Amino acid sequence: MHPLTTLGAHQLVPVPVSVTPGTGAPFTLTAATTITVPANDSAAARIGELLGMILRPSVGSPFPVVASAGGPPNGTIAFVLTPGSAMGDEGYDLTIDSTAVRITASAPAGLFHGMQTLRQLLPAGVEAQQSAHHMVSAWTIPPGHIVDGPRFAWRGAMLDVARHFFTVDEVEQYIDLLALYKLNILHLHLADDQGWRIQIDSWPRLTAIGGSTQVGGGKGGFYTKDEYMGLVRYAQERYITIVPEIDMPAHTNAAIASYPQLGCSKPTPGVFGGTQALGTYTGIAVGFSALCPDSEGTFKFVDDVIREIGAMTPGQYMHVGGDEVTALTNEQYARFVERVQDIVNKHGKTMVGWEEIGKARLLPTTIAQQWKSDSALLAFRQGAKLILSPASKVYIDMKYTPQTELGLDWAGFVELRTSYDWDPVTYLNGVPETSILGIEAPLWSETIQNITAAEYLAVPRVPAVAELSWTPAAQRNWESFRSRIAGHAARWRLLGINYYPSPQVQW
Ligand code: TNX
Repeated sequence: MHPLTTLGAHQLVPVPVSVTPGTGAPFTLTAATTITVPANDSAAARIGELLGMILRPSVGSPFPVVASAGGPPNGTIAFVLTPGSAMGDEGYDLTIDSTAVRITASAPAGLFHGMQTLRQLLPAGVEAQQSAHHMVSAWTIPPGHIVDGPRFAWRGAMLDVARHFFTVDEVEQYIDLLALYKLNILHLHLADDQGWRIQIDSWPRLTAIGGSTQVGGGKGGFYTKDEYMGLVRYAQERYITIVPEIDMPAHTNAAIASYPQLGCSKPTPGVFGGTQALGTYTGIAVGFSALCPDSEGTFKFVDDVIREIGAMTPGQYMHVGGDEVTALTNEQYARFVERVQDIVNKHGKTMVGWEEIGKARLLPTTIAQQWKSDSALLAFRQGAKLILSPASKVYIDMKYTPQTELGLDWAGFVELRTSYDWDPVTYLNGVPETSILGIEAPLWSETIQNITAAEYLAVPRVPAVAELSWTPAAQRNWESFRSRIAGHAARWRLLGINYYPSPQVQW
């Protein structure tokens, strides 16, 4: 693990907007290096501390975080805030010379992303949990200048904690992975036929019954309100917004098993005569369940759930699913979505739904998530912005190849290059870049039971989607990506992140 000799040889993912190698001596981390942060800014101080926590165990120096009054003194890694500059909230400027490393941004989010870039410029051994001196010849960073900022505002990943439950600790590990690659949205699929995963005080059986199992019949689980709010905070400190999803009107068997009056389902698949239609479900069929759209009780339920989750969620978005409804007529479906949209709005949130919501009358602020392409255009024509999650490209629950043990294959096999090598703007005919909020990689968990399995499907496809959503099209290139991502395997091993060693990369 030799240090970089020139900034031009970096292996940054996502690749920055501009990288200009400098001349002169590199910056060297020493026992005396300090991290400076602007005085009286707790967010910047926390970012400095996060960097300290990465550097201290592997480099073995104290890296104190100190408030700086003026310009950065020699020998420091300086975080500098210049509010109102043209970089936007997430952009940053990173300069390295022999005397100092300076990360400048107009907001803390930019400082955080700049810190992730700095981390990737250091030898992979920086990720070790103990002294890495035997692996690293010198802790140096070559001189130069990086100017960077994101292409899309929504750079997302989705984790399905409903089909199989993931613990708080596992979700935090997933958040750490997203943060390393500058993603800023974690969409949590919190309820589906097989499980309800979030405490709702006004409807306690949702977790007592609906949370009690999962695909395959395991014990399931749910997040208490404290645990959920802890996850929100953990994500927030990493500049990631949690987008909670309660899928409705279909994918609701867990809710209906808890409160049978909510239901208008078809018989549960695989259960003879439908006699267990009111019971919990541990198979993986989709589309059979539905909340009753003609009962006022249903909307009281929806209102309570959205109110309670909304109150715990500082982010602006509330995802209400809306996909794969076969138990209702189109007319019933549209009326349901329109009422739910009113409820979400009343609670001060912006509604997000899977593309099928385009069949209803949408407010221009509503956001539709494309996944199979037939109805996203209906939403676009009503003024909705789109999140692109085309299953054949970024459904990272798809197998990589026919030999992949985990995952599904209904949308095809999705090798690394397939996830990377496409352009969001030409993907949907007639939809301009300004209508594309961003990209999201969903990870459905029918076949995955823990974070190790999740990582195998997510890595390296999540880094590929991260570059797709961060870097301008002109700077992206498959050959360059495949050579840069190869260097990340050493980091993943030190971080304990499982990954798929795609044969498309020379690891
Ligand atoms: C389709 S994508 C679904 C999910 C499944 C997924 C499996 C979407 C909106 N619905 O319910 O888990 O396929 O790939």
